[in-house]
Amino acid sequence: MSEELFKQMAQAVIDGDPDEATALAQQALDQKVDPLEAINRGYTPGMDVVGELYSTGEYFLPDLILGGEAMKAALAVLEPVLNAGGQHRKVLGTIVLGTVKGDIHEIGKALVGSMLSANGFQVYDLGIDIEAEEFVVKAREHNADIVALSALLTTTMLHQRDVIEHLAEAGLRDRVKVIVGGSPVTQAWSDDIGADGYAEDAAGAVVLAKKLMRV
Ligand code: B1M
Repeated sequence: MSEELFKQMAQAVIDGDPDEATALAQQALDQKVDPLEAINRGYTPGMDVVGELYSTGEYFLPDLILGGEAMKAALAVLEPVLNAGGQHRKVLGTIVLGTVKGDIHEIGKALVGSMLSANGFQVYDLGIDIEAEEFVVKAREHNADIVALSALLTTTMLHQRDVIEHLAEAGLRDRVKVIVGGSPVTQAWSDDIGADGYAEDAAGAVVLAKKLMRV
């Protein structure tokens, strides 16, 4: 039964239909479907189709925007449930998170933040299009253990390196770990820029952050 629901979720994103995406998210919760599975097997594959259709010229920018709005509408229903239970546990570490300069993709970054919060991290989400200097200021202000950098564009992933360089210049690099992610980012890129780790998805970011905090 969930398979059919997942297909409908993907279709709601492909159609750019926030109302349908919201209704299906609520239906998933009513049917006790795991919210993370709904995101990973329903909505995200829909986003991938939107991205492919955009690459091949069948979809245009407004279609990307509508797909994003549909996914955000679904997450607004599912994320509070993902987050439930994360509030009262011992804090495993402090994370300053954001999408790097020049990049306004927020959905994957927000999901990473939700999963980290749900799993016991104190997360300061700076938002999107964040300058390297701002990551440094906030890492210092919050005494961060980890700075987490999302980038969705091949052009903006270069700014992940800038943040690492700025942290080093500020004398923070030896006490702040840096993790990177986003669809164009790879382990090889993470190694190349001297990050402390790369995660492919939000669940992987939790595993990585726990490993770095030795918990
Ligand atoms: Co844009 N976009 N977009 N877009 N967009 C992509 C990324 C693209 C691949 C589409 C395509 O051409 N196939 C392409 C990038 C090409 C490239 O550089 N290789 C692209 C482009 C070209 C653009 C514009 C340049 C289009 C234009 O203006 N001509 C423009 C750039 C704007 C900018 O940032 N300056 C643009 C704009 C937009 C919208 C604003 C319209 C919209 C975003 C809406 C929003 O975020 N509010 C949008 C969307 C929706 C997409 C696609 C379709 C979907 C992205 C998404 O939300 N996916 C995307 C194609 C695709 O990814 N299939 C595309 C769902 C989300 C859950 O996954 O973000 O990958 P994702 O996050 C995952 C993992 O990557 C990982 O975990 C997440 C959850 O599992 N992850 C991390 C992410 N960050 C992490 C950090 C970590 C660890 C893991 O540790 C720190």
